[in-house]
Amino acid sequence: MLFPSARMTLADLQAIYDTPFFDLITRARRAYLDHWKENEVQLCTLLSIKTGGCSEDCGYCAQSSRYNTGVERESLMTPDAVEAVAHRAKENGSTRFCMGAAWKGVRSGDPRFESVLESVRRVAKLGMEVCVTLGQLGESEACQLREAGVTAYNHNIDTSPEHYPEIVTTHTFQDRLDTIGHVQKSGMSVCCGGIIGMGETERDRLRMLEILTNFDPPPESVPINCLMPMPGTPLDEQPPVDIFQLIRLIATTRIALPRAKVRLSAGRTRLTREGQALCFFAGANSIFYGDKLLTAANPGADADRQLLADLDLKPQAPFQSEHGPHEHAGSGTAMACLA
Ligand code: SAM
Ligand code: DTB
Ligand code: SF4
Repeated sequence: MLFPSARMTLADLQAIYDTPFFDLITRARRAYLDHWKENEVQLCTLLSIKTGGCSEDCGYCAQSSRYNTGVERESLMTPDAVEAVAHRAKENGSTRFCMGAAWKGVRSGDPRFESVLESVRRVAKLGMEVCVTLGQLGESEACQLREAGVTAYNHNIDTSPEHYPEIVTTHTFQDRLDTIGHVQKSGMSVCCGGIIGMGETERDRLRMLEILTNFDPPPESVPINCLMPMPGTPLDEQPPVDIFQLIRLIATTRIALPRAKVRLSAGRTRLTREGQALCFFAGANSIFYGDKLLTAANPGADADRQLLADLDLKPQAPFQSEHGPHEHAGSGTAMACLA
């Protein structure tokens, strides 16, 4: 289902962000209640299907081969192994399965890409939402992923275009936008957000959001990651993000993109339960669930089950948007993929 883009200017977003704190979170809560079934949180499991040894120099990433981070390289997991993990994730209550690969990008015809397509088909058969994050891709790769059953492609813009060259030099912000364009053309949903805590300014955070509100169609989900400083990376000494700045950004995202899932992503191990509760109040309605992200730690499933129970939050069923179920993006064939 397509909605017109919700374009906002930097000035619009700054005005929202600067609203007195309690007015801001009240407005964000109202935007959430207007668009979503009350008190549901999407549980997503992440799996690194190919770990480490990446050619890119993203300054936050433990998987870049440029830095000595202690992350062991692991080759691509087989579809059988991926399916087994997805099956367990489903049994534990996850409804979305996100597979990440430490690659600059993927190419049709490469046997490793064929193997990922098979993994996608296997996970889709389990009835879970399927998300992949494989780096850069072109139109034909996007169409193949969609046909295999991918619900959403995760490709973050990560920060503002102005701050991006301070963080990554081996590809450009425009390269990220080009991949997102190919994903949109294929009819797959876009999962796109960023990281805060990388030395950026408040303006950079809101510029990132401005760009997301200009996507057409708007992103289906927006992951907001707090930097997890990874030893050996150039950003390993960045101070933690202020909790109220995080909550303000989540609330502003909820108001600006009311139909998107707003995912409270990396960095929850450094947030208190009370801080996370305020993030949910301000409009976050999705988390990564399970004790590991790609290489870094995440609160364990037991802790999260307890947190959700204490807040009377229920796990969301798969394929929900706004008030109810929707057909997932992988069904049918986009015009752009017919050629
Ligand atoms: N290689 C692919 C790419 O760059 O899109 C997919 C994997 S990459 C690890 C996916 C996203 O994870 C990044 O865009 C970034 O937003 C997030 N991420 C990676 N390392 C992180 C860290 N140390 N702290 C917070 N978020 C991180
Ligand atoms: C996203 O925005 N966050 C996830 C997912 N998309 C792929 C990744 C977080 C990675 C955290 C660092 C790590 O595990 O190495
Ligand atoms: Fe590679 Fe992605 Fe990590 Fe950048 S973020 S180094 S592209 S795995």
